[in-house]
Amino acid sequence: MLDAQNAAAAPPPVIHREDYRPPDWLVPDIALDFTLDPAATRVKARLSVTRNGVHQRPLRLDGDGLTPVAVRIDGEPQADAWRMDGPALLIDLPGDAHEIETEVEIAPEANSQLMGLYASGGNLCTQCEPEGFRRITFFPDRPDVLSRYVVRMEADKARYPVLLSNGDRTGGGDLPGGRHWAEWRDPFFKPTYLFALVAADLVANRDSFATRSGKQVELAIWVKPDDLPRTEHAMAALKASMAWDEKVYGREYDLGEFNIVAVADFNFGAMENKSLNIFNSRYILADPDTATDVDYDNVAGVVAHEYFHNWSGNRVTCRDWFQLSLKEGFTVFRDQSFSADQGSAAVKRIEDVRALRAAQFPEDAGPLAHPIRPESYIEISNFYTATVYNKGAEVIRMLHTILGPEKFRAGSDLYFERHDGQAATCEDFVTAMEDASGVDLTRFRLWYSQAGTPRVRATLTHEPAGGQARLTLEQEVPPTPGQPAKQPMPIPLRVALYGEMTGEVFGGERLVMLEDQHQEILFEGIGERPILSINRGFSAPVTVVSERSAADLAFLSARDDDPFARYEAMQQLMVDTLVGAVARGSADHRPVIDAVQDTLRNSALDAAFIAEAVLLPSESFIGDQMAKVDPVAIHAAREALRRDLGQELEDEWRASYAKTHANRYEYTPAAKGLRRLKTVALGYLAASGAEDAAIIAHRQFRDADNMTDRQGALATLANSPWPERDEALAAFYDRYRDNGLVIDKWFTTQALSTRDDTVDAVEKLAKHPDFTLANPNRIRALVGAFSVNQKAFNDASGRGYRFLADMVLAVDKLNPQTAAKLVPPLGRWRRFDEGRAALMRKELERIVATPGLSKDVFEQASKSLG
Ligand code: 0A1
Ligand code: ZN
Repeated sequence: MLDAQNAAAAPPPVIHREDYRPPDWLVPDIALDFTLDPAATRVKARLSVTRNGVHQRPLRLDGDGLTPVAVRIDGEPQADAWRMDGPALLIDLPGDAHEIETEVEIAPEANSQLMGLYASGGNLCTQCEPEGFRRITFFPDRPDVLSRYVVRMEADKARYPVLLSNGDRTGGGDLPGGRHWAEWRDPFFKPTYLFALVAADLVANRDSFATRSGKQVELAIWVKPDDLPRTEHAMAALKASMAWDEKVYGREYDLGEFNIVAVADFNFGAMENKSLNIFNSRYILADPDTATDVDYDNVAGVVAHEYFHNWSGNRVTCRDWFQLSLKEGFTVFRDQSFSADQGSAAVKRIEDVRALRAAQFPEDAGPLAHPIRPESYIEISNFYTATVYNKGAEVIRMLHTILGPEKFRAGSDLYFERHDGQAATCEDFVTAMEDASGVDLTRFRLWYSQAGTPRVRATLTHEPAGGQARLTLEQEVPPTPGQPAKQPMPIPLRVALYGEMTGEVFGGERLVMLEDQHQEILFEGIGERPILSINRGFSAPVTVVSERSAADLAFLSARDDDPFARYEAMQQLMVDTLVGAVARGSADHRPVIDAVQDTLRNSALDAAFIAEAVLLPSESFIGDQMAKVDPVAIHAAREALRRDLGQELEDEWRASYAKTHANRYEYTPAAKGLRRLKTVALGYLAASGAEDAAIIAHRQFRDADNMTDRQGALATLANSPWPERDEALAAFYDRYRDNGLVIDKWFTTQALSTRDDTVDAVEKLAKHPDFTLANPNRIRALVGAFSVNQKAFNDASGRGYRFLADMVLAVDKLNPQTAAKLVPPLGRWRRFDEGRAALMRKELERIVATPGLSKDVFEQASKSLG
């Protein structure tokens, strides 16, 4: 069934970017005919193929697990004009244009990989990116073969009353035997990965949108009947996205219909199939009782992301999968900008940088590091990474910063105009930006080819006599797999100097372009000692090392007018304190306590920002700052600081709690901020050891009128030794036992617990009747969450590692894509002491030695050992 791989077999082939060749044959038109049935679906395909260039090579049609039932060439049945080459079908063709027909049978209900046509919750749906189409029919399954699709499908009407595909519905009707049919035509040329089909028993939330040129678009979000009331937020986000893309990028929707279908079983977040987006239901469904504010934000962000792909991905697609960041980096940048415009831009930026540091920085520093445009892969599904997506978005953001908004928009317009209907490359994008702006981006292209997070050392000196300040910048790009030596990168750094006494910025903010390995920048007219504010707004995805004193960081955390820089100064102060505490066994907590107190008392700040600013960096992030991670010492140091903050500022936490407590549920940025601060304050009260903390937490849990408050309280309880803990977990389970997405939270909250018995609890939860390997959300909720719990996962016994490896192997038998995504935490072994490193390696070796491993897991595990 899978591309079997084991230690004894030959290693799977490596695909290289430099080997790209245009397709031998094009397929301008395809007609598909589905006779749908969960156990046995017939797929007939008629392809019009044309020779591309002068050559004698056969037509190669990719397949994966398909057996041809019939093959016809120009209408004639053929028995020996074709041959199989492994899973692919080869046909020698005499002329330059032919019509090829194939017929296959597939079994959607047996498809546990969730790639191709599969069953979820009794309905049928497809997932074709990146290479799922070849599991449905024989075809040159690569993104640079663009076709016009006509899709006819028939199915049992009672079981599957809704039949959807891409484009417009052009026909349909009843058939004998309780069956019905529908025909869909998509006028736009598209690659296979954007094909979609749904046969389902679902209901729709319907709405419409008038584009700025006056076209009416019918919108529908398809869900199970019980979920219908949970679709309002997604619909509002869809309409807001459509308006935003017109306003900010001048991009209008191009068809009369836009459908979204939510399914419970999905390997990723969602999929931008042309006019028929298919979503993991966690990124569609939201109501106050079941979704947190973070869930609401994620729903809006993912709906926007998939919608924006209609231009950045669909109208202009990728030539080959090495160009993935062309659509993903740009689209993430677009969805981040959209979300920033909907609420607090400052808080959004803080969240995005936090996510980048949590997921992408460790990837860039480990054995799986790769440039945003990778050079090679074994399995492309492994490259839907934080690097391609999130660092990719940072690279686009840097272009926006360097060019400025007008020139960036001109570049985007030129890119869409030049490449509409084409399969393009990252190079095409940069060239369009260059041509439209007149800015030379030759060296900027290094961001596409070099992996690794640059480190920038910044030193500021002051000569009071001459009124000069000298900023010395030194950059270093660390070696990564296959890239031992690096060139200096062009790094845009937004910089400001603050006067220590006056608190004024000297001459406003400057955009410093660090181009060389070493660079000095002179500032004139600096009459008093300056304090350095650098990488403001996180203008470049780099690590800045600067020896700024605790006093200077406290100054910036109270005074910097760039909210990100202000947050960053507080984080740096906290990190310095905690790293010091781990190294020396203790640290002076006073500067952090004073800075947090200042922030809490500052009435000019909004609650959402305060909540972000006073939060301690995660244990993993602290570990990332150290030569070797000591998970036990980090946990102890962080808890000690939390306790002191809790005790010393108990009055402030109580005041913050009281201020936010009475807030009745509303989904507005202000109300969200109050809820966030409320739970942060509760966490500090719990850490303080205050006698009534358990009562307050339990009351918040019990009386909550929304999931944000309820889950926030549950997380505090889950970390605690209090008797209320088990009662709350049981009550939560009972209340939501029928809602899978909320039960996911129940698993996650326990997997993230900081208690000493978390490994036991997680092993036990894996045997819970609600735990299943068939649902990727459930796997991620328990296993994925556990593997980022630094303390529990890195238990010195190695039990956490063994548990994860067992899960990887069990999931791999069903769903290699989801299994492979669980592997990376084991690849962090170099960051730990010898004992833990050996235990992690042992598990990776066990995985690699397992017979029948998928190439997905083989690639991740073997590279992680490297
Ligand atoms: N293009 C989608 C991500 C995606 C990738 C692969 C999938 O297959 C399992 C599904 C979705 C996006 O960026 O949203
Ligand atoms: Zn995407």
